[in-house]
Amino acid sequence: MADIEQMGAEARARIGAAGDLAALEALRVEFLGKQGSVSALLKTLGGMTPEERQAQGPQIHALREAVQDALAARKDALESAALEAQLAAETLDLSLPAPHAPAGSVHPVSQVMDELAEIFADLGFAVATGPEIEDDWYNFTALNMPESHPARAMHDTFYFPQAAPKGGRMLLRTHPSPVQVRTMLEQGAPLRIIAPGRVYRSDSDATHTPMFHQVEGLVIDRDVHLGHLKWTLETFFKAYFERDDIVLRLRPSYFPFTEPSIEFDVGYSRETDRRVVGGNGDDPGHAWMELGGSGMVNARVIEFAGLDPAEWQGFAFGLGIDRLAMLKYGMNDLRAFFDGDVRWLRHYGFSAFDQPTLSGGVGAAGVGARA
Ligand code: 2NL
Repeated sequence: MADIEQMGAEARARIGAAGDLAALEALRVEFLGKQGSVSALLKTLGGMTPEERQAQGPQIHALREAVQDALAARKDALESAALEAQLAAETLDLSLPAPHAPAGSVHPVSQVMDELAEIFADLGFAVATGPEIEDDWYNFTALNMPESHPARAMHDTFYFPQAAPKGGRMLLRTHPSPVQVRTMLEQGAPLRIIAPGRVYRSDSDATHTPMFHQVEGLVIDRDVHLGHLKWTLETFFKAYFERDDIVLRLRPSYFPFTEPSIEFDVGYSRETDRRVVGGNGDDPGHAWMELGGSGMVNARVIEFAGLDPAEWQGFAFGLGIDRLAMLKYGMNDLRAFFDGDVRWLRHYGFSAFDQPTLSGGVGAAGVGARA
């Protein structure tokens, strides 16, 4: 009797003094394990007479329960102490400055593409994308340039040696127009889209790189006319260059995919050493700069795109994005765009926080807030 009580007192004392979970586990094994001292006492019950068992059974069972309770209580205490210690050690000072991290920058071409998307979104245009590896049907035939057309040769096309699945030739797209054709075929009319992205031509010198960037716009609707085209181009350039004195000059031209076709120039002046767009190019100190081409979509192209030209008309335009970026942000060498020189990127790149918005200004990011 007294032995059992003493055993219980001793066990509780040792359990209460266990310093960590490993020590506690060792004690559990010592008392309650297969060879444990309390387990051994429990086994003696089997060899007792009913009277002995009646007298000692409750005490032995009470001992086992007391040891179990003490182990559980100590485990709780040790675990909550460990959590308290962890919480005290892992404080986070939210007022500390952010650590210096090496930061990349947004390439001017990406920034200008974001600006384009923002400006045209406000005019109701969605952004369309498509494959850079095309077949010659989408890149040429559907744009009214059949096999024998001289414009095909003028495009300096990169061809793949493999034939296209449908039999034509595979190539790297020479302009974003195949995206417009695919979108017309997939979505039908009416349609307002811009298609910005990479295009490829086998041409390389100080002003040409084999990969460069263009954006094309396309509007298909009923009763669309040249007035809509002119307004759209003027509204775009005023928003892009952030000045109201942009003067456009429209000149007759030729593209197989538009009829009539129009090239457009913007007036600019030489203020000190910098080209600044704005003003009438015919005025003293001014000149015209060619920026792109446009026109009413050729009825043959509307047909190739699965639409009825008696019902639907449209206008389209194309612009060089790299050229637009150079004009706005003052770079003079196109080749630097594709060198990946981190010093150039640090200088001309943008912070990821400089999101062009119409309310905040599509170009404000570029002047004061470079990365
Ligand atoms: C330029 C001239 C142009 C188009 C692109 C186009 C697309 C379709 C139908 C008709 Cl699907 N036209 N695109 C039209 C006129 C000119 O680009 O100088 N680009 C840099």
